Amino acid sequence: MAAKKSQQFDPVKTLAEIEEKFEMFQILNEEGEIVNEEANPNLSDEDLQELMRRMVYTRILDQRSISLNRQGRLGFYAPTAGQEASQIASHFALKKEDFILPGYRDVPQLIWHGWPLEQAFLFSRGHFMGNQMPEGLNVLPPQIIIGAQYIQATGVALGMQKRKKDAVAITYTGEGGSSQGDFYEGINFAGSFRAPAIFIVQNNQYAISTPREVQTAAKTVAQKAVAAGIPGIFVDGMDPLAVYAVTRDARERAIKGDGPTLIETFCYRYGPHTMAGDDPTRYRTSDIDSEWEKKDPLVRFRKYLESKNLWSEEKENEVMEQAKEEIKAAIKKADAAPKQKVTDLLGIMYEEMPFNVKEQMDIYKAKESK
Ligand SMILES: Cc1ncc(C[n+]2csc(CCOP(=O)(O)OP(=O)(O)O)c2C)c(N)n1
Repeated sequence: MAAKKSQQFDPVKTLAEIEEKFEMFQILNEEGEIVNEEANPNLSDEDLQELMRRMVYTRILDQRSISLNRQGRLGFYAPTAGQEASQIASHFALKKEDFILPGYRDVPQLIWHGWPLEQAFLFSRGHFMGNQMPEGLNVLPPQIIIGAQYIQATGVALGMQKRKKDAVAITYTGEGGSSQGDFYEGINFAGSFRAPAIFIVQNNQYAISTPREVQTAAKTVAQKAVAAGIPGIFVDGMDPLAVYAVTRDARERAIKGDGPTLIETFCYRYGPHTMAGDDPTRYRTSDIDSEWEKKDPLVRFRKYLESKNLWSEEKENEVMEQAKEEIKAAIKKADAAPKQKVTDLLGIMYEEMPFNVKEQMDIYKAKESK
């Protein structure tokens, strides 16, 4: 019997059909109204207030970090304003036992996981004490190599799986990072072994000056999950409730043994790429900035909480004052850290010092004692 003639496969149509499915997921619109009641995570009043508190605090931390950098009191700094929902609401869905593998812009998630502020400031200054994480804090220092943390996250997640821990590894990169080989290797390997990992791509529209449109031909970064055989979600990254809900669900799936998830948070960075001389006015207009400011996560969440009588100007001022006080105290503590020596750096690198490092150690010890 002759084989039934199959319908011809249309790859162009198939791609269009797949891309169409990745619609943006939203719960809270720009006006602060719930537009997807079914998906509302129904956080308690206390949780809603705490999420707002953390976002307001983080905006202040960003403003203070920028001015401390300008005063020469901080070193490396990558601004975070505009990305609060993406960063803080995804972190809000985590538990202490979860492990964070951050990129250089992800200082806020580490702070809310328990990284002391003064250590974040020391990290910014390139001081080794910044990277010495407190015992029991499940984080790595921010990664500078784009995408490298994706492979490491898979490794950490596999370790958790083997130890039968009820915890996940979560990692963050930008849409630029999703063009790196490490990104594909990480999500693919995690998918094959159903590793309990959450991969977040914060699509803030620019990789330094390279716009999203020239980063990839893919309509969304989220759809890249299809090739790895894992769920991918395209979420409004300026909507704290949506980001929280998808991260919470991804965590639940991972813990149940259903493997990793890729989440693309569609957002914007208001500031420059880093404080090392980037000038955003050379690659985007103030009109684009204003369009995104209308979507601001703090503005829409404030409106939502005010409509529920859960927030006020007074409350917000209190949080801002507290943030400023704590930042002031932390920078003072960072200033009091002993000056870094070469022997400090060499001494913390290995459990057992190799002979060549030992030789250098002796040379620097002699120099430093003069
Ligand atoms: C492997 C590697 N290549 C290049 C760089 C230089 N670099 C630093 S940041 C950056 C852009 C990254 O953009 P994106 O991933 O979108 O993250 P964003 O900075 O927007 O958060 C590049 C190319 C690097 N740090 N590492």
